[in-house]
This record gives sequence, C-alpha cells and structure tokens, in this order.
Amino acid sequence: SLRATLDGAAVIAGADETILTCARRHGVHIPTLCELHDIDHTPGTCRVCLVEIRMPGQERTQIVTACTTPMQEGIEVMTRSKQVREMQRLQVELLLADHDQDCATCTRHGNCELQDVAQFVGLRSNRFFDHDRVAARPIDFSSPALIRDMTKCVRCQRCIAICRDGQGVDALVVAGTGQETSVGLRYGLSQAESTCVTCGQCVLVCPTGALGERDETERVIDYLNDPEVITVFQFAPALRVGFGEEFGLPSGTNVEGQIIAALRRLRADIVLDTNFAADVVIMEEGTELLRRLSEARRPTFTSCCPAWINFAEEHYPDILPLLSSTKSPQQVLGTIAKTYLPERMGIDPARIRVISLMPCTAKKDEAVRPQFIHDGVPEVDVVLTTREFARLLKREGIDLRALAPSAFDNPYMSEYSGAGAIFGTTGGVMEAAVRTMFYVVNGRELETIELQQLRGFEGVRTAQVELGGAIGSVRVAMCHGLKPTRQIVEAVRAGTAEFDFIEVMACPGGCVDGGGTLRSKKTYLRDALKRRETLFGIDRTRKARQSHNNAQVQALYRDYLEHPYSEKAHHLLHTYYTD
Ligand code: HC1
Ligand code: SF4
Repeated sequence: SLRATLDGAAVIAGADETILTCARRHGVHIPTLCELHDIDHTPGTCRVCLVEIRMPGQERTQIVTACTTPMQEGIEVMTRSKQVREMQRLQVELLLADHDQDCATCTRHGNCELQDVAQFVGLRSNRFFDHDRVAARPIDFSSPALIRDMTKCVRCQRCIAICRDGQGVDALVVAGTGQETSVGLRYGLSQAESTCVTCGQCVLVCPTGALGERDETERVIDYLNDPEVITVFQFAPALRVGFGEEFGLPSGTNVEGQIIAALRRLRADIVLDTNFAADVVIMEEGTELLRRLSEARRPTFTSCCPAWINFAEEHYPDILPLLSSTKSPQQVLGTIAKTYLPERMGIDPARIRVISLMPCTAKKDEAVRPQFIHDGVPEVDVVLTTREFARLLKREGIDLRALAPSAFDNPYMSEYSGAGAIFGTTGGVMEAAVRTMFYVVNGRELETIELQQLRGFEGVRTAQVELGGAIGSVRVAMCHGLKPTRQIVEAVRAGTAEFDFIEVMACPGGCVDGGGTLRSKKTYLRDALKRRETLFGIDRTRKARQSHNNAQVQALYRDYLEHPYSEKAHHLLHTYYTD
C-alpha cells in the first residue's frame, strides 16, 4: 500500500488503485461519465474525471484523468481546486457541443448521467452548441425493439464493451473519426440488418438517452380509451420483482399486488399472468423433451428467450433443429387469450388486444415475428418494457405506492405455480421442467423440489438430474448471458459436450435483469440476486409448486387442449425458426 494525500487528508491507497477507485473508497466524489466499473470499463474518453495532482518533490501540478491514473507514493490529489472545477466544466460544455439537449423529450429525462454531471460541475453556459452538427447525426428506427439515437451519444463506448465482452455478439463498433465519431453497427448496417439480437444489454449501460426501446405507451393509452377494445394485460414473472425500485421500494420487493391494482386503475379489462403461461410451457416443453429423449434426440435447447432465438437464428442456424418448438410464455398467453379465453368468457376475440409488460426488449421483436401473426392478427399486440410501464403509470398519474395491493381474479388464466414463478431467473425453467418431467415419468412428485444443484449463478452450470423410469439420469446445462451461451453452443457443435437439455437466457441473471428492466446509474447486474431470491420466496408460498398441479392449467387441457402435445396444442402452442 501507498501513502498519499487526498484533498488535504492523508490516505492509504492500494498498490493497484487508480485515483478514482481510491477516492470512491474514501467517499470523495469525482464526476465520471464513460466509466462503468461493474463491467471493468474505464476508457478515459469523456475526460470528465479530471483532477489535479502534485508528485512528491515537485512544485508544479498537472491535470490528469482520475480513472486511468494510478495512485503513487506521496502523490497529492486535489479534486476540488479552482482549476479542476473550471476544466471539468469546460469538458462537459464541450461534450454538450454536439449533444441534442432537448431534455424534455428525452427518455432519460430526470434519470440521465450526463444531466447529473452537468449539475455537478455547475454548468451555466452552452457556448459551443452546434445545432447543424447534432442534426447530422443518425437516428436508427429500423428495429421494432430498439432505437439508437446518435444525437445523444457521448461516445463512452459502454455499449460496445457490453455487446462485445459481456454478450460476445460484437455488433457495435466505433464509426467515423474526429468530431464525426459515433457508435454504429458493424459494416455500417442498420440495427435491423445487423447481427444485433436486441437483448438490450447495451441499453442498460448507456448513460444517456442514446439507446432505448421503441416507446409504445401511446398505443396502449389508445387501446385503453377505445370502448370497442377489450384490453388483456399480462405481466412477466420477473416484472413484479423489478418494478418497485421505480417508486422507491427496496430492490427485489414483490409488487405483484400493486401492479394488478395499477392495471385496474388504468381500467384494464382483463389482467392475466404470464406465469400461468409459463406453467403451460412446461407442460408442452416437458412432454416434447421426454419424447425427444425417448427417440435419443439430444440436446434440446429451451425456446422461451427471444434474444436467444435471435442469436441462434443469426449466429448458429445449424442448431435450429435442436431448439424446442414450444412457443414462449408470452406468445402462449397471447394465443390462448385470443382463442380459449374469449370462448370461455363469451366475448368477441376480434375486440381483444393483448398487452404484455416485460423486462425485455427482445419480446417486442418476438411479438412481430411473422410466425406469430395470423391473417394480420398478432397473438400479442403490444409489448411494453418495464421502463415503458413506469412511463405509462406516470403519464396516467398513478403512484404505485399509493395503491392497495389487488389480486388476480380471472378464473381461466391467472393462477400460477411456484414453478411458473421461477421462470424469471436463470435456472428457473430447468427447475420447473424437472419438477414436472419427474412426475410424468414416475407418477409421483419429486421429494426435494428445490433443486439446489441448479441454482448457482455462474455463466454456465451443469448438473446431472435423476428422472427415473425409462429415462434415467439426464445431463443438463444452464447458461445466462450470450458469451457463456456461445461456449456451450460451440461445445455442442464440436461434439465435446453431451447434454440432454440446455436452458438459455440471453441476459445475465435471466429476466430479472433483462434488457427492458429499469435503468440504474453507474451499476450493472447488482439487483439480479435480490430479485431472484424474491422469486424463490414466491415459489415457497404457492399452493401448487409444480406446473402440472396448476388447477387452471389442468382445466385448460381438460376443456380445450385435450392433453399436452395434442394436435390442437401443437397447432396453437408450437412454432418454428428460420435463419
Ligand atoms: Fe421472461 Fe419468460 S421468463 S422470457 O425471462 O419464459 O421477459 O420474467 O416473461 O415469455 O414466463 C421475460 C421474465 C418472461 C416469457 C416467462
Ligand atoms: Fe449488442 Fe444486445 Fe445491444 Fe444488440 S441489443 S447491440 S446484441 S448489446
């Protein structure tokens, strides 16, 4: 360790510490914009973290970037000198020279790291703003899921880092030079043409409004106000544990009841739970998997994560036959909400609009896949990310905290088992599937239903699971994040890994930290474990903990689908993939 001085106080610094980490450890705030320590990203490009230093024995001081300069024995660091404050302010003013400053229309208004920095440095002038240069920057509207607005880009390159190092997709590059530098898709392609899989991880790390989802709150408000329309809402397993933060509740709080209450306040006609459909997926996928195992076809990959489907189609089309044909819970719910539900409830299916609330950007992509639109009618009409749902409530003047929790009341499609609830975390689909497959094979329940061997958090986890009967022991793998997924897929293709069943979630953590979740400033993947604990807690409190014990799922098969994987179920609940 080293002895140094920080703003006049003696401090001990670690040998490998930068000025920035040392200052943070001592509670001294240095403004930063490009840096994101949670993903090891300190490119030093924004130059906002300027500090003044004096080396031992020297009279003169120098100005350096705190994020890239190491602490040294005897160094004096000054973070608040007049020169530092003036230079930081000038730096921010220069950053804003070609930044679209129409904050009132920006998705990050009030939650923007650039606004924070501008406030911190006391910015009061905007001398260099060049409107024409800003207007010349591209805005890419090509994707149904994501909008890339380079008029708001500060070139921090966090998005490039997460896409390359975190996800292993590497769709983004630095484009242009000098003043024209911005971030683009590789080979100058549009978002839609590129190899991007719309996982949205880049959106989560973007410090400004440069990256975001395509906002569809207005369409939902239109539906809510159209007397001809019957609005059917569904919300994802992970949404209820990743939404309370928006209203100041602790991370991981379960706000299922408040979300239902908010939807009722919005005058939603019918409120359903995606968890119910997750249970249906287990019935279909479990049956499909047992069938494939009995035919010695292996491995089977899960198919509920749409960014994973995009990834497989885009990057590994040869493995598409290995993907389960079962639709995702979102699409299963949309399908039966426009067939079974109106039949049961005696309503005209043509009046139904299904609106999904998802912690995911790729679900927007999924909903507009041609496979999921029949004679012009989509199974799911609109997908709102968690962020848009928060926006919708603000636009409608609803404060979640002021609402008494409400409960689901739909008698056909809102009950769920503990297995359905844990879909939202990495390993959850696997655990849910094992609970039901064991029952199908043995005619009795698993004794220990909480399968700890599936619950780690490493990027790739493998386990051996005893299913008994004719199936015996199966080898399973779970991966979250696309970089670990690539490893597994490569191993499967090379024949160096033998698995029966592989769960993939494109986002690290699974849906609990999906690309559509609330954005946090300067952090990445910090809430996933708390949210997942809440999901496991929900599982423990459910009356039924296995999908096959969900009474509404049993009724669906008894009254409508006949049995899992029946001809009707196959027609309605299964799909195909294209490269
Ligand atoms: Fe997910 Fe899924 S778990 S994909 O992460 O299979 O988004 O939560 O809704 O469809 O159920 C997301 C979550 C979600 C689907 C389910
Ligand atoms: Fe990369 Fe995912 Fe962002 Fe696409 S959405 S650019 S794949 S991080």
